[in-house]
Amino acid sequence: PQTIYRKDYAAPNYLADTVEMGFDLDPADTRVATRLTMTRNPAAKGRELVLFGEELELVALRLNGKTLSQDKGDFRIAAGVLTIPTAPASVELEIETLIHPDRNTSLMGLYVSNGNFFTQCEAEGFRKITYFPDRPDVMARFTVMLRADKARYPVLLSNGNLIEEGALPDGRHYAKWEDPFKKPSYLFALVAGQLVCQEETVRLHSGRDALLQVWVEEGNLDKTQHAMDSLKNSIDWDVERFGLDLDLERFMIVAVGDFNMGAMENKGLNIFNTKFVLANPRIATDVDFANIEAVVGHEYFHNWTGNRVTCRDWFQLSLKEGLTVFRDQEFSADMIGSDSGRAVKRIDDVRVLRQAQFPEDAGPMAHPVRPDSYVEINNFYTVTVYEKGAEVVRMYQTLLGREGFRKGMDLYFERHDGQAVTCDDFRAAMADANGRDLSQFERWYSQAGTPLLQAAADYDAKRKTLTLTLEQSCPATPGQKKKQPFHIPVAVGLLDAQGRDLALTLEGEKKAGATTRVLELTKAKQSFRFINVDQKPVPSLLRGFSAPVVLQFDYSDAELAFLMAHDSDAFNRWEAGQRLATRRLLNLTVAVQAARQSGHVVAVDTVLNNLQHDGALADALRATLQDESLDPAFRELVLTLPSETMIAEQMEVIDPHAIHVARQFLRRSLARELRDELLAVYRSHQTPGAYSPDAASAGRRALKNVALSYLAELDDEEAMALARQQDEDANNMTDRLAALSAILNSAAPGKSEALQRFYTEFEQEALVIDKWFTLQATARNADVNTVRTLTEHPAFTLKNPNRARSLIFSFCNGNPSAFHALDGNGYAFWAEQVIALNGSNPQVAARLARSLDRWRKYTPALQEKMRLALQQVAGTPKLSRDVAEVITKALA
Ligand code: B3K
Ligand code: ZN
Repeated sequence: PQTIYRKDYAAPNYLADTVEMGFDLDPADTRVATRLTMTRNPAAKGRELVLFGEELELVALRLNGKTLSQDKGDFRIAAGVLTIPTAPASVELEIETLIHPDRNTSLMGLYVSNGNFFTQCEAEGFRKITYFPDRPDVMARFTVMLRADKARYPVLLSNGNLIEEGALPDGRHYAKWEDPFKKPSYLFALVAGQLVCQEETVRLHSGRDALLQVWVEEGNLDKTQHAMDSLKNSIDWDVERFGLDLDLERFMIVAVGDFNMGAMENKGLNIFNTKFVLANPRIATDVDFANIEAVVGHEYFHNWTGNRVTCRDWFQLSLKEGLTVFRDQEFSADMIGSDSGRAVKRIDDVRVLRQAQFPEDAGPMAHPVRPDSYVEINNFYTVTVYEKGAEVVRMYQTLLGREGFRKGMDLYFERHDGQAVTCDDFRAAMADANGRDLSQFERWYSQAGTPLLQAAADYDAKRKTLTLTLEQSCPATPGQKKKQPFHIPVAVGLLDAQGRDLALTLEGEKKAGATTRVLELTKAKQSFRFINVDQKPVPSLLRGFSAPVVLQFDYSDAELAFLMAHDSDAFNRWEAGQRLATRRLLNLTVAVQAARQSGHVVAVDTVLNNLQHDGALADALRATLQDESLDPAFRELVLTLPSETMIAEQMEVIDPHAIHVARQFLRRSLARELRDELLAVYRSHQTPGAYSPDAASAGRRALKNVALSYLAELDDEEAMALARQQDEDANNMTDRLAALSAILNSAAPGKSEALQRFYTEFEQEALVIDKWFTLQATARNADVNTVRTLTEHPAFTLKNPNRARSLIFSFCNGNPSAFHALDGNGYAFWAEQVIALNGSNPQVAARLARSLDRWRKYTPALQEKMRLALQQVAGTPKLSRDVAEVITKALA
């Protein structure tokens, strides 16, 4: 397969003006007629008219009224590209294609889900509908006519405004839609079928009215309120924070059960995975409610950051995705409101970054936020482009301040509304609006890899100065050996012996400034001297995680416990606890390995028990657990130990089994030591009364349920009785799932009965059955055979991406010690599933293919088995471009 390079970008030879489309919808054979007006682009070098198309039957092609013939050489089609070698400066193209939605299992282009029609066009799905200049820098005004059988497809939706609808002969009907804004083809959408909606008219900030609709399948209207509320909140927030109002008369959200990712921001017609729309207390957890708010916000915010201003080419994807993730993170934080709530949200986001993006940045698929090349663009909708991209945007705000950032945003829209632009254009707007030179900041876009920030503090008691030396480096990544220094904002504070923040004065300053200062590290090594420091302070570094780096500083255990107790920066309080726990976990892992090597498998527990036991971690956790002044949601985060994946990333050579044993051991010993306090917290954090997903109630449930999960480690009757009681009494899915999980992960009997009861109760709720599969795939006693057996379950199908993810992905990515079983059976299973998915849905297959990304980090025995599995997939005939790219890079 061919590699596409960023440096090869060339402006399109022709620009589009208007597009009129007519669809005769039929699942087996849908006819698509397109009339496209285009003019030659004076800025372009080439003269050929280029259209893209995949899996299309071309019925007719006319240029300015004249039928073109391939035989006569009027045009040629090769490798998905239709080229008309000579065309006048101004053209009207008419294209007729025939497509087969019911055979489309890739879920790109036009497809059928549960009998209804849906589209997904980003990044390059529109070319599966018609031949088209399907690239984001070609924008046009779309008018769309939909025709279909009225009984079977009563609802006909597309982008923009409904301008006409009516009856047709033979029981058919039509609807005509017009999108007043020009847009790239990737934002096109249509939906047709049997759907119902919750709707509401709202008065916009501009004084205009807009109709908001949430469309779902019949029977789901009791699950749309939260999405609707989230949409209204998003509209208000964007006006409030960025002065951006809804620009349409109508804004629609449609939920679909078969969807490759989370949701899609098609202009005025967002299409969502049901997982990010449907919610009520019975079926959705607190996390689901929060995710729905975030994703509804995200897609809505794209209307400005992505749609009004879009990407010039797909290498610029983070221009819209990094920025829009940053915006949805800020939205969610503002919706919680409180300072501690903001910190909790920040910690959650950083956890995702470290758990998923740091490994990506250290593995074979590492790429810059703005990649330089790709084989299949769908493989680059990554945590790097999204989450690291959001961190890059956040750093502008940290460097420029909120107001400065807003000025930059205003200038960005002033300059680029209606355009397709680059990450450089965004950076220029930020720099120019603030009169700052941000040229070095460009390296965050061009260099891959997670920078390492080493800090050292030197206190001079005589001069009363504290010198902080910061040194940065960045590991090599594929294609990038040497890295240049980044422009890194490092937020720091200094704590006195009582744990109070010092007012900070940098050398050369006249008076003391704020207690948190943002230092700007631009060189490989730089020192910053604070003066008037009366006593040796404890530094609090990288407050709020001010940059996406790994920070090393030689803290003692006592200093970490001190920061945990006193740091005014909540993020760093949490961080100190994680550092302390990581230290313990790494030591325990080494101890497990040593014990195993001595040959006495049974001895492992004894060895661990005999390990010099220090209570520092338990004491610090006890203090947090009992500190009623702390937000319960925050306490829950502190109590949650770093995941097995997080620990793995800290090791030179990953030993998943040792990590698992070590972590379980630490959880059990903490549970034993903190049993009384955990019980007390469990009892005092019930949420009686009607369920509400608000952050405060969700935080109480989270704390209570983490306490339950620790208690379940003890396998004592009292703890298990609590779990069983909660399983019986729960009036919401959060508590229900927590109870079931506690039962499943304990040694207690009655597991299969509890699972069966749950299944029977929720058999009709696909999203809950997904949870049921996930619970079993990630259960402690699960192995590959458990999962294999579940693939035979009548409710299991690989064809539905949510279901595939709920079982297969959850096992391969969420149950490391079982997946990496020594016999290699986990890998064999993985290869089978990747190969099966490759045939039906390459995009989903390629995601699963990435589970073995980090194979070179494992013990030699595991490495060898992983290599064989990778090679097996590599040798599969008809490998999709998507999977081939991932596997080739992994093996390279
Ligand atoms: N922009 C879409 C993602 C499309 C993915 C295509 N493989 C959803 C989002 O980021 O909002
Ligand atoms: Zn997005």
